[in-house]
Amino acid sequence: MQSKSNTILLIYPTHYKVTGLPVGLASLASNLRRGGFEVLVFDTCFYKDEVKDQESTRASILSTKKIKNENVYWKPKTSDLKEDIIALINKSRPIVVGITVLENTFRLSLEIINHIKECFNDLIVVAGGIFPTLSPDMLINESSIDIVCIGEGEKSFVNLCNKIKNNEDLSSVEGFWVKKNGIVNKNKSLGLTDINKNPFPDFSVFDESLFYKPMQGRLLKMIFIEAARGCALKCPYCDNSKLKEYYADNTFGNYYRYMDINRIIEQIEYQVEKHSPDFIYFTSADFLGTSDRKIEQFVNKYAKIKLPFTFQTRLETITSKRIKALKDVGLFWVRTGVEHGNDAFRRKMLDRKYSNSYVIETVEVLKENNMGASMQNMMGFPFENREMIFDTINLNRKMYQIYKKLQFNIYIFTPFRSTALYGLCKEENLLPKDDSFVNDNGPMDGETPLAFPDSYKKELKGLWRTFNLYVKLPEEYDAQIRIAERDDEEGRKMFNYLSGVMSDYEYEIEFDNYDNVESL
Ligand code: B12
Ligand code: SF4
Repeated sequence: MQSKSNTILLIYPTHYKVTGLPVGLASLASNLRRGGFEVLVFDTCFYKDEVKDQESTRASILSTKKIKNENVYWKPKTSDLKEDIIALINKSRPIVVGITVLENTFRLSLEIINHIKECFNDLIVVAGGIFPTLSPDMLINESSIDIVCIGEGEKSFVNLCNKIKNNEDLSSVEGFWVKKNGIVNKNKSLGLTDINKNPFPDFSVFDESLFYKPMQGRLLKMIFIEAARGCALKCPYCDNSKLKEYYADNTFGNYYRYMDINRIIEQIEYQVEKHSPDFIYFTSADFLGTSDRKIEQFVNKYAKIKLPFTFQTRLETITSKRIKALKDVGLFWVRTGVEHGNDAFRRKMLDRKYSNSYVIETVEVLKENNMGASMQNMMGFPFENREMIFDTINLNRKMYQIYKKLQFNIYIFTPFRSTALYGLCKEENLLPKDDSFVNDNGPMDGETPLAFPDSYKKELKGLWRTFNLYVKLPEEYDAQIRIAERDDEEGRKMFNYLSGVMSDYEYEIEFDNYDNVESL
């Protein structure tokens, strides 16, 4: 039997300037390398595409500051994406191309692999990730995809690559749907990875520029650390809930797993030694979703790391005791979801059970501890109206009146295909019944994909654009902000004027306590 090359090419498709290190691909890379393979990564992050980059969009709606040091660390490409990928394949001759696909990068992924298949028809293409796991039918029906990875791929992908290398039959490899001569073999998933035994993600396969992410207007060199996979809740608008269901239904147990604290610390020490980051970014969706005892253990052990960090967590998990202890060892910024400002709507539609008064109490906790935070909100739901959007504006406004060290993120709701709210949107004729909708652009550009009347779509976009003006300026400006909602000459002029006024009401985030951080 003839032995083939040893190289696996992984593709990380991401829209322009969406940086950050994907733990999933990095974890595949470390497992593949341990299995004796060479790993190359091609990322698309600095090729300009038709989607406006999200940091400029956020800055243009006054959600974040413009990045000051962008040109130092981010290097936009001048070459052609398709030519570059073909040149790389010609040079490295991989035995397989593995691409990670999210719903919002599905079209971009197809563009790349369609082109690869046009040039290298025999090269095997494997698609994996959240989107292929939850919508495998859709992916396997694409002519340029040969194999779809179902679920977590650490064990299964190494196994598959070994079989490819040895020219073995692939049709019954566990963890994959395999297409051959138009017939699809639907093998079962291999289940969940033991995150306490998995080798640490290998980030050295990624370009240095992907390590740099913005934090309060500055790019910092960040390292991405996994503390947990999944989340305890099952919100009807989130793919985490679907993944949880998927693994439970297939008797693999609980998708939500929190890593041992010792393992988290070892992981950080390993990555810090290797990459010398300025900042730690925890990737878990709900960092504080564990016991006080575990958080205390984390605090005690993290103290020696001495690097600032940030995490995403559910609002319900934030307590003063936790924030105080974490701040003492470097917690710099918290990110959390408020989601909506109407109690009844939030409970019924989003299945989130806390009240507005609880949100306010949490803001008091952040203030007590002088802890900065991003508060994430959504608008543009079915059965919502202008008045209810104003409930969200008013709740955020109240938060800002209490405490200024907050950032307010606003997203237009766009349903992911596997979620319960996607089904509801279809039922309500707000999305095509034939399932042709793909949540491609992410909730970043203020456009709703739902079939609302055009006038309401326009109104939504105006409210999205002026959300931060409403939140941060005193109510006496409301009439002027209403003018700024309009996307015409007078509206835009008013928007620019009010943006200037707003800066007088803003809090300047300080980085003084972090002298040890080089790029600050
Ligand atoms: C950390 C995180 C990020 C990080 C890192 C992103 C990344 N690609 O890993 C950052 C901050 C950069 C990010 C950005 C975004 N994110 Co995000 N993110 C997450 C989060 C919270 C954890 C991801 C993670 O680390 N999982 C753990 C790893 C180990 O799992 P994994 O990535 O799925 O990989 C495993 C398997 O899927 C499989 N696999 C993956 N790829 C491949 C490829 C092959 C060939 C094979 C064989 C197997 C395989 O094996 C891996 C190892 O087991 C998830 C929630 C979640 N549950 O996933 C949301 C999530 C993935 N993000 C989401 C979104 C929408 C975004 C953004 C669009 C947000 C935005 N507007 O900026 C961007 C898009 C990024 C991009 N590529 O364009 C959505 C995606 C929904 C969907 N159906 O597509 C999720 C699911 C959250 C949600 N709302 O439901 N995100
Ligand atoms: S709490 Fe957040 S991560 Fe967890 S299911 Fe809900 S939206 Fe998803």
